[in-house]
Amino acid sequence: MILPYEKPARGPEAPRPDRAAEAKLAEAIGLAASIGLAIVHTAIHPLRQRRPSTLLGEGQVEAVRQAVADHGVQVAVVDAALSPVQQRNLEKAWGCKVIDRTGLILEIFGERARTREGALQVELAHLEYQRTRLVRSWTHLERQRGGFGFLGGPGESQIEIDRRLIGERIVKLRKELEQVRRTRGLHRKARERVPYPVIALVGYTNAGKSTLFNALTGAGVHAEDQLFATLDPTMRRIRLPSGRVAILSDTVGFISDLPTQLVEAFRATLEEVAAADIILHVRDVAHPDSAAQRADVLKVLSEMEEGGTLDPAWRTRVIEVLNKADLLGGLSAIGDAPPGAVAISALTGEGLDALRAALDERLAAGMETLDVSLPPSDGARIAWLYEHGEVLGRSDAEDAVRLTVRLSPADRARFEQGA
Ligand SMILES: Nc1nc2c(ncn2[C@@H]2O[C@H](COP(=O)(O)OP(=O)(O)O)[C@@H](O)[C@H]2O)c(=O)[nH]1
Ligand SMILES: [Mg+2]
Repeated sequence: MILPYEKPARGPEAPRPDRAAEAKLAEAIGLAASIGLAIVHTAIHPLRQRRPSTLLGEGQVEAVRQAVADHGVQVAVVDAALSPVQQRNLEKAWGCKVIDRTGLILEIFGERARTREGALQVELAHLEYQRTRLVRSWTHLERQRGGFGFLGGPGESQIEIDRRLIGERIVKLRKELEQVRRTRGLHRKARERVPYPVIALVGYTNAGKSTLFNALTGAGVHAEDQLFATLDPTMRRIRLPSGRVAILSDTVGFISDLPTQLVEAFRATLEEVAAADIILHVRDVAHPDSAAQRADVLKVLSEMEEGGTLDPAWRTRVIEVLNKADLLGGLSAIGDAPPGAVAISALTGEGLDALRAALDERLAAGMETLDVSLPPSDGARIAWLYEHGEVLGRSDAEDAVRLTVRLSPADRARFEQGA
């Protein structure tokens, strides 16, 4: 894991990388770990200038080569944007696969996209990225394979064929995406598989989402959970103190300085939040950018509301979790959490009981009782209510079926939108 670091221009050069660089490195390590890479070496390399051939300076390239050899490294992650040339030169110099920041994030999104729209959006971003990677190797490949032309048009080189195929695939994906967007909301497959309230964890990478996920679910994993665990390791059943069962869902973390071409893909991976009954916003209160991170998360959720993916009531479903309280001296040291927030340490377990109680309370209070009248011919919507809600009463008349149903706010919104 290599972090080329450009010092913000200010003051005399400090001899050591500052705290911002350390925080960036910690994030990059968190990202790499989230796709199962075992990290054996990390280094921060201050950039004096960006060399077009390798980004890093000669001495830095050599230092990394040495580390790669010492540890038998298979993949080097460079936490910066590399041009295709730089990427290839570094692979040659180091003798291992090299991926840059965008490549790493695409891997993560690829693993985590859960909805059809998310998967399409990620594939699209991936192809756009690949297409730029093809450009530079053109002359090389053309010399090698050009002129045969039995795969493409006459005289079409391999690289042109590849670019054409990628271009065609991109066009096809865009069409498919549009189609999926049009029918969005009619079928939220991920949600319909789980007949329990969903609690979605959102927040920045390294805020402690996965640690909290494990702390809340780890203790009492039941045999039935194995099914969920193998199908999708980021969704698991939890039982709250009242006995109520809910599904806890870990989402892709927010990433600082997200490359712009990945913004759409990231949003798409967040779509499952729309189906959540509770949005658990996990914050690292000890992080130097904690307040800005909070604002970022809320801004993206607001934008999802503007885009029609989140219903306007989402704010009432947020519980803010002030995590890593231990780093600030524990719960007693940080005092009362503001309304709607719970201070915890996912690591030490402090505050978790209060959080469980808050979840229970919110789910109970959130249930809404609805009187619905539907034509008897509307079997699909009647069945939907039975599946998603708790039917408390029913009377069948000739022209109408009247149901009294208890629904979560999210399901109620879905029902009213025509689910
Ligand atoms: N001190 C402290 N560290 C924590 C706490 N929760 C998580 N961490 C650490 O923060 C890092 C990132 O945690 P992780 O759960 O992977 O974050 P995620 O990216 O949001 O899933 C890990 O090294 C955790 O051990 C906490 O409450 N206190
Ligand atoms: Mg995580």
